[in-house]
Amino acid sequence: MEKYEKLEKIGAGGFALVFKAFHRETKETVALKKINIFDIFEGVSSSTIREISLLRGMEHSNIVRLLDVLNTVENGTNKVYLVFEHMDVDLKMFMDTHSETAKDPPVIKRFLHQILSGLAYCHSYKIVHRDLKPQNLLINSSERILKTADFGSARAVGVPLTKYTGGDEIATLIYMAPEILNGFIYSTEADLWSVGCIFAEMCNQEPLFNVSDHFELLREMFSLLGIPDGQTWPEVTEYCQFLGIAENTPPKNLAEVVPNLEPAGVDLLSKMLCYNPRERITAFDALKHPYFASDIGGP
Ligand code: PVB
Repeated sequence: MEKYEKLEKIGAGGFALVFKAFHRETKETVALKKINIFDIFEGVSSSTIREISLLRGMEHSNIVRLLDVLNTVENGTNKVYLVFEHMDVDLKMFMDTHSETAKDPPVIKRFLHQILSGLAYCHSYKIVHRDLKPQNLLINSSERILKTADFGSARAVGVPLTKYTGGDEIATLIYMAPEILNGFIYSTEADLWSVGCIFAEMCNQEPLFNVSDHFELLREMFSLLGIPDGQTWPEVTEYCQFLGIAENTPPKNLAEVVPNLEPAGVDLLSKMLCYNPRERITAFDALKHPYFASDIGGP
């Protein structure tokens, strides 16, 4: 711990505090994520252990790099610091403070490509992030490099697939895939729904679903895509909790929902915002979508 000089606090992310710091010898700037390991009843330990074990093996230019794990004692309690490379800003802050740049179509395209590249890598290891949102997408603003962070909610999904378990810390509602929202079995596809929500938010500079509870979110989804039926999502016939909570209106024209997005982008978005996870586009296939055929050069 003495190797680092702690600078200002960046903020609070989940259960942890994040500080900027620098390595006294190498002068390298890092981000320290401080965890109190005795907060076991808050679920900190399990999410920290998951984050460490999942991130340890990951090496990709669009996944935030875990540099070190430090143990220390502060005020008589054990603390764990996760040492990460430092990133300038998160996507939410970037959209708020650099709105002109953030809504530039080639910038959106390059950010989306980087989100999908990091995700395709995670998904190839069967790691589902589960809490993708603009606050967890970190940006190096001079190089316009985007890296996915915060694997505290992530899960390694094997065979058989894991069912969403309540009691866990709940991921951010408005980016949540319909299968998670409804307690169905979920896997890597759930992340692509979140990416679709983030893609639309980058285009419009406001959240796609601006809601505060589950019912409102379902109603907004239904209003955008229509109520799922046995055709669009076979599972829903087994789970009738959908029925009768909203008027069944025809799906909206997605091109009108994201008016500044080119047609190829609208097509890609429609393949992400797909009720049936088995029909939703994968990160791997999304990277090959014609939307990325143009304007994907440097920053
Ligand atoms: N923010 C690892 N990490 C980071 N975690 C967060 C980082 C960061 N860098 C590495 N960077 C910043 C730096 C400055 C700002 C922002 Cl939003 C993010 C600013 O201008 O305020 N996490 C933050 C939360 C602590 C708020 C964003 O999710 C620990 C992965």
